[in-house]
Amino acid sequence: MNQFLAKKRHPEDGYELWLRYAPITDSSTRAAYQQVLQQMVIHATSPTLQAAQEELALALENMLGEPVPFVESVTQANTLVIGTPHSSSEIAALDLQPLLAQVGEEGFVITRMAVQSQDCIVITANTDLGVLYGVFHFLQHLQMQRSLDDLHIISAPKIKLRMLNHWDNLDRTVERGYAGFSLWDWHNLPDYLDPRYKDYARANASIGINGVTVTNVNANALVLTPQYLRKVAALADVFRPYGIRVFLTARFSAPMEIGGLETADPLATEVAEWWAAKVSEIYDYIPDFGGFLVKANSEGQPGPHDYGRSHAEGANLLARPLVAHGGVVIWRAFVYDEDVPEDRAKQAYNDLVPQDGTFLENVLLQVKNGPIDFQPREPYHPLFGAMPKTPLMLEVQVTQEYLGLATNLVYLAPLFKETLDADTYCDGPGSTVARVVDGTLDDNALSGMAGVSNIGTDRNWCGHPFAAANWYALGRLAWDHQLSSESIAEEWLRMTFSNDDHFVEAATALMIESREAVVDYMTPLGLHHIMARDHHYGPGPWVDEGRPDWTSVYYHRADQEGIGFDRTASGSNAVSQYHSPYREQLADLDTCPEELLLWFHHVPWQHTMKSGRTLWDELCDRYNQGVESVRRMQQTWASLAAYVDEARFVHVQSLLRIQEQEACWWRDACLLYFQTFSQLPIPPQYEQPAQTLDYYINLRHYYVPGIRERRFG
Ligand code: BDP
Repeated sequence: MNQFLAKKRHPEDGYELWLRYAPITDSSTRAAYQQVLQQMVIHATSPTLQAAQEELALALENMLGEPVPFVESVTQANTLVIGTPHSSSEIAALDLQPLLAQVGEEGFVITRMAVQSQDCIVITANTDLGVLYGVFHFLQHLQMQRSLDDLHIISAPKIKLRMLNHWDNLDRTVERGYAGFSLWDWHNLPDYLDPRYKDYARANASIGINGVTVTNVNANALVLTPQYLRKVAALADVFRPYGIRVFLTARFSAPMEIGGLETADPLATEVAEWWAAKVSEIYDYIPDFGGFLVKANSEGQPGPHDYGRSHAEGANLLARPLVAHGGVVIWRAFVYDEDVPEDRAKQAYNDLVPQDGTFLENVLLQVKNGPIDFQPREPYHPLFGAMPKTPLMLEVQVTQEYLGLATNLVYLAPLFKETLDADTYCDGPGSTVARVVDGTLDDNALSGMAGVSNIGTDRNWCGHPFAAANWYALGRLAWDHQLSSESIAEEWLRMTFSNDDHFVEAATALMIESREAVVDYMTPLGLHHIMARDHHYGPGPWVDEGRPDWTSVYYHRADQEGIGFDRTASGSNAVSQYHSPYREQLADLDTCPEELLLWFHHVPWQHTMKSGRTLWDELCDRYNQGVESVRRMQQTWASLAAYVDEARFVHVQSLLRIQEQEACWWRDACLLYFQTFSQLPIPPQYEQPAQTLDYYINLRHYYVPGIRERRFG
């Protein structure tokens, strides 16, 4: 091994994510880069520009094997010039206004051009944060070993608020978290700042994430007390140079729990005064505080309904005092009630659509991608396209609560894209969810996309070595929802594992296949919510006790005749919440896309599918295809051993083995259970179940990760 290679300090463990800055071993690429990157000019006049400088220094030394010197001004060709027209007189002297006019507050320009008559590369933006984003993008470009000839990149985010929602509790457990404990060391904050906070901020900034809620939507009011606000402020201080604003989850009953009031009624004067005082107190600690994320009147959380008030009245209560500070309220649309005798899939729409136009201007409504709950596949949420006067944020789940926890390799960009690309037809064809969310369809001033974080204290951050791809995909799609799942996978693979084209091609195919695989082995043909109770680990189509809308039988409705939830006019008529012509397409058994068939229809077991098979045989086929896909993924991975360091290779290989077992478990348990209704054989060409139905029903799993908070009192 030559000295250059020997410089790599420690074995790969995933900690560096996509910011590995691995040495460029291809000598011609390295030489080409060294030729063009001989020195750098950056006047680091702010913490954000200092962060950019620090990142460049770290990355270029690692990638090129020696530091690239920083100099005061451009004296020769092949200088990298970084800054805004304000921070750099050399950039101010260039005629960049036409380009900068296109990139807004956060976008950037990377271009090769003459500076002081010298051939240079310029990274510039209107703001320091734009420069930092440009630097990260440039380093991404280098990590992928792309050419610097004719470099000309102009980029600006399509969505304004690009967010991670942590469901982290103050006791450091993470609701639905599968990668260890919470990163936030509340006990030792604010005095001890774990170095991971900065690395977390770097990773987020590198993909354009600019907002984080640090606490669970099932909120604990304590986080709003001075004791905790001091700790939150310390995190905000670390994140600030990286352009990340902190948001807090607000418990609606906080005025009672920590404020000593008798009520939390949004129309009571003392409640409004309490929130106004609380908001100004928070801004004393955190001057750039982003605002509140609120889960209200959902799954037992307190909210305005407790006082006979509407969601808008609740949201506006918190939003009003935030206006003066530039803060927002993100009000969750995940609302449903077991006491409402209506299909759960319809409830949010029924409650919220009539309130369109009544929310204050600094309120965004955060809508999950589908109308139930982050299932492997759902139709898009009908609220998209139904509330033109309210900015709707898209919420996706990056953590894999319903997708095999952090054990299953499931690449989620195709799932996110499926929602973003869906046509709501609300304003004619082409009214995609993406255009609703980015605000262009209704000319909204605010726009946002959030992902429920999959990050924890695991050394590699997200548990599965491939799970960080989903964090990465969230940021990239929130920045530009036009990117393809393939290109995002490719970028991530090149930076995370290897730049070898053969590796990248095979691993991209594996990642893309993984999403349909999980749908097939868990919930094919539009099945949904048939997982085990509470911890949601593994199959549980037999779950029939307790709150009806938390059972499986509520959703699959299997009987001797057939299976599926009739959501047409003869059933709950949830199809009526979609616009024409999609509504009619869904309502008709013959035109309803098969991947959503059992979501919208109760279908006879003998119904003939497009393949010519009966529904029952098709179900058997899909479950088996899911298992076969995982086996193909295993084979692909096995063929890539030469391209991946041993530790990560073996880790993925082991987890794929577990995934294959779990896929078989889902298939066998679901088919055996549904067979009790269909009374039909599993066709002999398929593997027959390994165990009896009783065996699967009686399996018990203790201490599945993703537990809820321990509360005092
Ligand atoms: C469900 C989770 C639950 C969350 C809830 C939510 O099971 O833990 O609190 O979503 O989004 O999927 O509020």
